[in-house]
Amino acid sequence: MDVTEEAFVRCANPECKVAENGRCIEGIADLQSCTHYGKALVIVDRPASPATRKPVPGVSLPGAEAMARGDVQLMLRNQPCNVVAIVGPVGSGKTSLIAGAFDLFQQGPVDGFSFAGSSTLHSFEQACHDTRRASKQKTPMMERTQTGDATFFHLDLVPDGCKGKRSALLANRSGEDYMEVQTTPALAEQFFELHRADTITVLADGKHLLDSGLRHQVKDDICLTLRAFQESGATRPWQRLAVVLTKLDAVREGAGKSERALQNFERILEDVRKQFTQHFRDIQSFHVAASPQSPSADRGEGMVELLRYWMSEPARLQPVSVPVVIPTAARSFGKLAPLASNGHE
Ligand SMILES: Nc1nc2c(ncn2[C@@H]2O[C@H](COP(=O)(O)OP(=O)(O)OP(=O)(O)O)[C@@H](O)[C@H]2O)c(=O)[nH]1
Ligand SMILES: [Mg+2]
Repeated sequence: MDVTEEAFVRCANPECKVAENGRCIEGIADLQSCTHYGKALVIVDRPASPATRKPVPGVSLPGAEAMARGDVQLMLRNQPCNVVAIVGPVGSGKTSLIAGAFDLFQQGPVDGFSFAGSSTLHSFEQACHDTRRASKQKTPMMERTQTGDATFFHLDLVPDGCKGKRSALLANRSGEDYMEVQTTPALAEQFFELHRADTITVLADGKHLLDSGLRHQVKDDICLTLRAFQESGATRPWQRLAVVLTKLDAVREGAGKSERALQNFERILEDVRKQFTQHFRDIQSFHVAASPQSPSADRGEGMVELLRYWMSEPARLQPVSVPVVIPTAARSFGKLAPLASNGHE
């Protein structure tokens, strides 16, 4: 774009920064087809101050954006929730996975769970809009998650045959923030979603596993990040760990490299089990295509199995089995095991 051309770029939408970065805020690739592009900026009058504003009849509705930590803490106090932290480098598919979980319920109940509401519908819809072809983009394009505090997406689900609902709180944070803990593990202490997560979900980018130059990085990112979480005390022994291969469609499209990519994923899984089995209640692996860009996988393939794992009874509510240690003292009294603590020491 030359200087003269740049001088004429304008948009009627005051939020759109197309003149600065060349990107339409609505994600439309063909700028000429945007109804606001090229038109004069629309100036909207500032709203009147509360003192001078006339009361408007009607009901004020609560927001429906992704939730911040404070709202999440209130929700955790008031209803049963399964918290899921989704961890992975930039572009590994974290936000697409969240959109994919919401998308599953567009067709009706899923695996014995019925959708019963959400207080973050706008954010879900926005994430889904980006991943759907209906957004008129040639390929689905996801807005990058901004660095900063994690935000939470909320789903209320009712299991078959139950009256009560169980909420899923899916945490979204930028990949940059998660990767920074590899060099500064102490940062993970401030990641609220990790302390409270019932399931920590780490992503292996399938596209990177196809690339011989990038596949070692995938393993390092997973193992070094988990190590940093564990060393900083951010994880809990009752947590479950899901290791997820994303972009399954791309892996299948990888012609001769597909098999190798899948084997690499299995090797990563073996390493994770070796290093972290004693730090988590359970470790399971999944293959998913949350937002496929080719017909090699169905949209949402593998997501039902992952959702089932996320929604399983939280292990934090299950009793911890303490191994019985028989004392090896020479005197008979010394061999008596201490009574289990009743909490009133
Ligand atoms: N081929 C393929 N691409 C996918 C799939 N899921 C996500 N992607 C693409 O991967 C890119 C990154 O996805 P995001 O969900 O934004 O990744 P992220 O981990 O949230 O990235 P950050 O927010 O930047 O940390 C986007 O262009 C998606 O369209 C999939 O199942 N298959
Ligand atoms: Mg994201």
